[in-house]
Amino acid sequence: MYPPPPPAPHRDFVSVTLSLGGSCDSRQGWRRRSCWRKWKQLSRLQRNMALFLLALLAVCGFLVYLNVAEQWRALSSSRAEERVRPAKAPVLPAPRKADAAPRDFPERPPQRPGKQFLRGPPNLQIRAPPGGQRRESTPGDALQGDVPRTVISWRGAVIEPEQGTELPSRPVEAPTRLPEPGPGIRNTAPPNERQKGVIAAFLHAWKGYRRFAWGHDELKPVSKSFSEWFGLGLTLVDALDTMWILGLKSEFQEARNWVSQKLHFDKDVEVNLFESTIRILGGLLSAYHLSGDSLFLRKAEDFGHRLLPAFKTPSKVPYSDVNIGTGVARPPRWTSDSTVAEVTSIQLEFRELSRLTGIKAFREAAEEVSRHIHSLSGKKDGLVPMFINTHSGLFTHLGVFTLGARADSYYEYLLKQWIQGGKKETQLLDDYLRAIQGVRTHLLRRSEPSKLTFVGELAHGHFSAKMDHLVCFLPGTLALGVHHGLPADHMELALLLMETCYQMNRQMETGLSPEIAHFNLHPKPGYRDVQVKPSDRHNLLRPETVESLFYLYRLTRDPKYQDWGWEILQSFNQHTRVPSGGYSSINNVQDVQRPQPRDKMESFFLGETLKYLYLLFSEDHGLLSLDTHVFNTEAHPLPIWPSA
Ligand code: DMJ
Repeated sequence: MYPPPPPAPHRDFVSVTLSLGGSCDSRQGWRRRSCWRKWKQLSRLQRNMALFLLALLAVCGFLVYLNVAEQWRALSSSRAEERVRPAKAPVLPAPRKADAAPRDFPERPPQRPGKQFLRGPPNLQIRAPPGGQRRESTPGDALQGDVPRTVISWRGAVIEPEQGTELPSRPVEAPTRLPEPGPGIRNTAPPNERQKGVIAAFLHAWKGYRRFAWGHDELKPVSKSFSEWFGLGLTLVDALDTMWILGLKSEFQEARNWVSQKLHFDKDVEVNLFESTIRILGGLLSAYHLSGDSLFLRKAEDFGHRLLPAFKTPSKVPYSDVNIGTGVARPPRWTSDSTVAEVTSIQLEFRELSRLTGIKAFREAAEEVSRHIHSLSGKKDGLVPMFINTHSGLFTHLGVFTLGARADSYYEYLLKQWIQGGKKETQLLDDYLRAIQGVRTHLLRRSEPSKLTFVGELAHGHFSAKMDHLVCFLPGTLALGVHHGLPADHMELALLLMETCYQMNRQMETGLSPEIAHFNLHPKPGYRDVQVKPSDRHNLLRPETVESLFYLYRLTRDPKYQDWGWEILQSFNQHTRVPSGGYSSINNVQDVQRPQPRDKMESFFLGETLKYLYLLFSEDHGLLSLDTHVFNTEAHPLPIWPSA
């Protein structure tokens, strides 16, 4: 007789061995049986832990994949072929009457705000603390000047203004002189019904900004909060001239007081040279011209000095980012390249600042870049690549050509600088004309079934039927060129492209364009001209379509352009308006039930989109006449220089 087996010893530890080779190696069958036997020998706790670890690994892997995929999309401009989703019928209902009531977002939107897609390095985006509505500072505070002055660095840390920020040295060459401001705008007829609709939209947007984001960069209308990009009151500065043009005097005055008392540039913050030039420098210069208030010019001059260190590179092609407190400039973290559109779309502003202040350095720095790029090889019939290296001064990523992101305003500023300077700088005109011919030769196609003319992209000889909404600046720019004496066939192209841009809006269920459209090149049953990939179906409240509608109406007086603009304004009201104040960019222009607000109102919605709509509906073609003004790429009007 043997004694009964002893009870299994109690284990007071857990051991999990995950072996990927070793004992379970060579022969398949044996390995499977052996692994299974080992698994059965584990206690329940051990098995649960092993399963838990595997599940954790899977979740981590999935999250890493999502992150990498998103970054790749942002960096590569979504060039990889994805499955496209055709725009579906029915498209928009018939245009509504002028008095149709806007339909708000519900007070509490049924879905969570969509994921934020950040511009630039993620830590540039400073967020309001959690907790919804935030009492940070209000217009009243600004007027009373009773809030202790703290500043926020781009890293999000609150710092004292005195803290070690050596100011960029100020050149001593010319004392600031304050010339007479430009012609401004005449007092015109009271706003018509559609212009009143724009004013109502502006006031609604401003209400949200004033209540929840006053003095901060951007309103987050759904969460009733704000986000910081540069910490310089971006929306407020971008909107100054719009308020002046719309006749919103008390709002303008309140904002002007904030600029006077709260807008200080002696801060340890990094700004993007291009974005801050077109929005802040452009906004201040325009506010100065319209109001004649020298405060804005003084601020512009101070800001301009703080941007100049960006140009101190081996090639004189500026870095993308500059710290306006320390004067330290640098390229983006991931490259030493700058974007071609960015380095070539700051000239209108720097040239004007130079003219107003008498300080040559502003103009010289900006024009040096223009001259350099004019003589650079790597173009294709006037079309430029998207990147340029700040050390070598050479184009990089050769062979890729687009009129969209990263190249767009290069073309716009060729024409507009030529106009600004009195049409004397023929080098700019030559480059512009050559580029438009390059567009015709390489990038123009017609879609099926409606034969819409669109501007695609070229990558190493391969044509892609992809057009960013950003490209919709082009019909307006072409028309502007014709107004200033360029060939009539540019207007023919402008009219065709304008129709296409309108259809990019109209063929979407919300009536709002996606960020990127793909055009159908081959007749296919059931396919529309405009197709949208899931990753491209957001709308950021961008201005380009209504910008071009403004030019086309001014120069043709065809009322259909006003009607199209009115439709778009109503679509913004129906699908992006947040009841408590503000408008939000949305994630899905193809879903009227769930447009998915992104909880962000971009500053250009007030600086550009609503301004161009207001001007589009004006019958006074002397209001900011195209013979006396040129709009920068952020819609800030600057004077055409009086001829010498
Ligand atoms: C604006 O900042 C400017 O219009 C720029 O040229 C392009 N991007 C936005 C608007 O879409």
